Amino acid sequence: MITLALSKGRIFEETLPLIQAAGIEVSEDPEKSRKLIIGTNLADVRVVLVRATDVPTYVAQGGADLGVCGLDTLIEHRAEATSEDLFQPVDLGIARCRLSVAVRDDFDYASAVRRGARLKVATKYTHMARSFFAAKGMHVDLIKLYGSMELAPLIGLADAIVDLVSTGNTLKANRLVEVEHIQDISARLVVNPASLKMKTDRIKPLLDAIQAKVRASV
Ligand code: PRT
Ligand code: MG
Repeated sequence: MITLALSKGRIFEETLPLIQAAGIEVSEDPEKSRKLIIGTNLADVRVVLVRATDVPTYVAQGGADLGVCGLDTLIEHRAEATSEDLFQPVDLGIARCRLSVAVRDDFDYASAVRRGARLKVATKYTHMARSFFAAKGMHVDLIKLYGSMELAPLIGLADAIVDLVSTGNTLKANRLVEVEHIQDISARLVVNPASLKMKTDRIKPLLDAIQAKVRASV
């Protein structure tokens, strides 16, 4: 059995065409069913639905052989992992976005940086945020949040946020502006190293088909 871990929403939707290219059709729409394990047209391939942030853990622990998650999730996972527990063979080029610093449109970020002000920064991405500000030589107090980061500067919980941005509409709707581009993000296919070794005959063709489809789409 080959188990693929996906999260509902954009990762699931954007991964579908890639696995279809490898001959895999899922037998259910996760938005319509409450099932957490979904079969496919192939008797020995199944999909498990997990929280986006749990994908690396499922794959690293062998709960799934493969998984798809954002580079953001992967970097934060690695920062907490005790060993290199995931093989990352393919940049899928999907679920693209960027990690940015944003502030209220009436906050003078440039001058705060110049003055060496100590900023309060709310984020779900504490490891990436810490390394970014450390590299800039800035002192920040990080406030860990699990969602709706955009709210924090609006109610005075933080001076800035570090969050993912794609269209920029969420920032705009909340009168926030991007002041730093930290890094580009896309989804990655991750593989359990032991699975790759023991199920090479099954997994390798899958990886090749997905990689070929990704190359064809760029
Ligand atoms: O939602 P949940 O808490 O379960 O987990 P999650 O938010 O990690 O999952 P999900 O499905 O929302 O995101 C999965 C992955 O998609 C992320 O890890 C990213 O790698 C990638 N991705 C791509 C994004 C976005 N684009 C994105 N725009 N993840 C989140 N967003 C959010 C962003 O945090 C902000 O709140 O969308 C909002 C901004 O979008 P725009 O279009 O208004 O700029
Ligand atoms: Mg989300």
